[in-house]
Amino acid sequence: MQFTVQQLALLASILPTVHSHGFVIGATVGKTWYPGFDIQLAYQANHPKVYGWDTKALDSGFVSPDSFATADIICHKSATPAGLHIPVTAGGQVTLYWSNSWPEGHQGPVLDYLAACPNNDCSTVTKTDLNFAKIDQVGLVSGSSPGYWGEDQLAVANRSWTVTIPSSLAAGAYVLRHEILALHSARSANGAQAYPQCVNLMVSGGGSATVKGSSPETFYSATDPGILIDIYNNAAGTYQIPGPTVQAFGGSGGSAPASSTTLVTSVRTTTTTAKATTTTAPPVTTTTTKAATTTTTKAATTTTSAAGGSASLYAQCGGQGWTGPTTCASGTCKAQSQYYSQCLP
Ligand SMILES: [Cu+2]
Repeated sequence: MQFTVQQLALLASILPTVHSHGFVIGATVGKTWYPGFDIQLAYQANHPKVYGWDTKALDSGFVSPDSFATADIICHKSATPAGLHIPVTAGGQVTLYWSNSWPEGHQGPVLDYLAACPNNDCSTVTKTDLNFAKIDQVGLVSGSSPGYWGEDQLAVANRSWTVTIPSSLAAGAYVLRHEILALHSARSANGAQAYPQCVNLMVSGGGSATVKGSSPETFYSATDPGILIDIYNNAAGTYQIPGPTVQAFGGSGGSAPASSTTLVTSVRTTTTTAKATTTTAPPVTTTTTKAATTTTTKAATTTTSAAGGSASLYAQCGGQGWTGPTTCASGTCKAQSQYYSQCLP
């Protein structure tokens, strides 16, 4: 049986799109790179210790709302603690980098949580004992249906996200739980997608503030207004970020707290400015029409990934099976593993 071009195009359009999603490949503090849990490590027996928690999310996939009350929501599927801790000073910043596979069109909020580990060691912690406080969140930043989201900010910053550690936080070992909630399918029940990623931190300096949290198993429910939502049919341009309220820390350095019960239309203006210095993408200005938003985002993405046929800073530049650019527009291409090389300063 022969198909016409038109029939093949129709067939392609109705088949489900198969694409991988992503994970945090590592983080920087200053100019130092700390490798995360690259899922390729799952195929190595006794892989080297890294700073990101092991997961069994080997499809780079997500946790569904029907699993939000299970331990998988804590640090992703069947997660186990990372062996190493990223050293950072209280008041300092940790920048997390998602894999190049993170796709477009997965809009939603980005959230960050901290939990203290007993005995200054997160490498042997029991994850269900961890109590996480929310320290930072960005939901719907501007616009509507769908508008411009925290995930859009992450995407245009070379899929990176900078977290400021509260300056008053007591020194010690912490798990940083960083999460994207993708809402592109959230109009149907069980359609939201949670991508939690954990790294260990060893915080120095600081003050006496402690985190007051709870288990992520209690954070979200499938019918929360910020979980079951049609973001493409949201003319009001309002969004209620799910989960607990942001803990307020004394002193400077924390991000602007935004209550989860507030209808957030613009948050984190102070750190947005800071982010702009770490990204090669042009600053995205507030736009008033859907078309303008789309154009801006696409242009920024193209600029960061394909400028001059070489990889931008922190982007992938090699590894087994890699077919993209192998030279760096900025930095030097260094192998992180057999499967992943990256442009580093
Ligand atoms: Cu997807």
